[in-house]
Amino acid sequence: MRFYLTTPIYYVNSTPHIGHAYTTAIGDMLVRYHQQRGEETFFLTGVDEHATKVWRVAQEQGLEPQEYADRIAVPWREVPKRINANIDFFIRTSDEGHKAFVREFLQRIYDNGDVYEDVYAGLYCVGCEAFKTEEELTPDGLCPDHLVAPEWIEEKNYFFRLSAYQEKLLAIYDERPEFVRPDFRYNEARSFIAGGLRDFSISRAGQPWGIPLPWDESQVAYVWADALVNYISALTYARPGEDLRDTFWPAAHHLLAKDILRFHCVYWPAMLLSAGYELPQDLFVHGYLLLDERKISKSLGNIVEPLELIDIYGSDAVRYWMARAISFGQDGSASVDGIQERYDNELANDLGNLLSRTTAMVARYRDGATRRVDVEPALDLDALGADVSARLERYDVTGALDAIWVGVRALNQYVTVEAPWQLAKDEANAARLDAVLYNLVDGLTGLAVALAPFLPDAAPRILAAVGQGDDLSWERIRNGVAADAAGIAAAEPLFPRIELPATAGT
Ligand code: ME8
Repeated sequence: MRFYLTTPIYYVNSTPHIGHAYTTAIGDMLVRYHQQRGEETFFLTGVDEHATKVWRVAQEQGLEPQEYADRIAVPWREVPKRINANIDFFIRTSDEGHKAFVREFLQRIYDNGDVYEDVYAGLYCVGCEAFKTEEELTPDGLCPDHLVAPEWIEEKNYFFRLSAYQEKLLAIYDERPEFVRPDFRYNEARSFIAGGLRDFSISRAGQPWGIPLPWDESQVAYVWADALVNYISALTYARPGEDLRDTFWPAAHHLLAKDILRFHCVYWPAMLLSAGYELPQDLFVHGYLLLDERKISKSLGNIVEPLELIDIYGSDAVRYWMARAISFGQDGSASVDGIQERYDNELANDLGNLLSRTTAMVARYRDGATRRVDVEPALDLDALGADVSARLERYDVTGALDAIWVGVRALNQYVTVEAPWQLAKDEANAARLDAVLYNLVDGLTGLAVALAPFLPDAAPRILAAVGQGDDLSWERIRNGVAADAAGIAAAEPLFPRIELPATAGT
């Protein structure tokens, strides 16, 4: 079993923001889950450099585009680290390996007879890096996403015969109802194809920044014809001396947001068919995480850059908030105030206190030891593991975390109902107390394994605190998995109180 996950490669015309970290963080949750299932995984992210807008920013700053890209790549490379995303490779489209592969890939399309020369005259939105038809614009003639007037471009370009792939794409969509998820995005992509496809230009004559076409070096590849190819090119040089295409193509799963649906769900599959490659397994198109800027300044006065939330709350808390604050797949508006509430109420209180109480009671009443006993469990972990897994298989990241949290709350409820501190008062209840403490350790073990994709920092700490080693294999989410343990001590707070920066709350 193999699982290859990609994020979009982000434009480097400015610095990263929390929306980019969002896709990367959720991608990491999925990859970690598949690793816990024992699958061979590969996780790719990176940056898209050959855009007209990147070239223009470099010009404004008086830098050569490559020099500009080298400088700005530094903060972009930090994004996966900051959000604790365990990537396998960070691609830059200016990598020599990528450039060589794109030329080879486009040559295959050319050799297949799918490229022709024509004059293009039309409106181009540099923000989207895409041509626009009049119907796609607002009544004032602006790009609806960027609210700027597109530019008139007229140049001789090479065109890709996308129209020739309409029937083939429709047949694939009909055969593979899960090719694009969620369903409403599948329908959106399918109706776009069914509505008729226009050939698109795959080259640029008016700009020198890009990958020269192999059959005509006076033109560079259109940024999308260059960028999409990263999903395969990376596999050819990410590990020197290895060609990972054999292992990970077509085991690919592409994550992206709705802004770039057409490029991924229509253009890319057609380009792959033309170049003779198999199509990826599936594409998941998520919504936008929108932040209420006013709320940013309300409670966290000096946080101007939401990515700084990671410095304050830690990567686990930000990941948790991202997965839970809006339903993955849908658009949603989240407030950064919400992160403080979730940190206090859910991470520190629900989960952190559960661990503190459990370990403190085991230390106090049983000298740090628990023994496996065969009793009615506090939680049905087998069912929980199956439910969370089924949800993650269909990218329901929010539903998976919600289901785990129902378990966390149920275990807290179990403590309240069983009241171990009462049981401890009477030696006659010793067996019951043993059973309750075992159930708590066992429940925390299963929950920690299930939480590991979301809280990769805290989950192993939970396992260690309840004396259950460091094995995060998914099959450990089952009742009776906890082994006899000794030396359990009252755990340090899992999510300590956060001291907000001095100006916060003003
Ligand atoms: O489109 N909420 O790059 P890009 C959720 N280079 N996701 C968000 C987001 C938000 N508010 N803001 C950004 C490009 N994203 C091309 C891609 S791929 C071959 C080339 C994420 O920098 C989301 O994944 O505009 C979205 O699709 C992507 O960033 C767009 O990044």
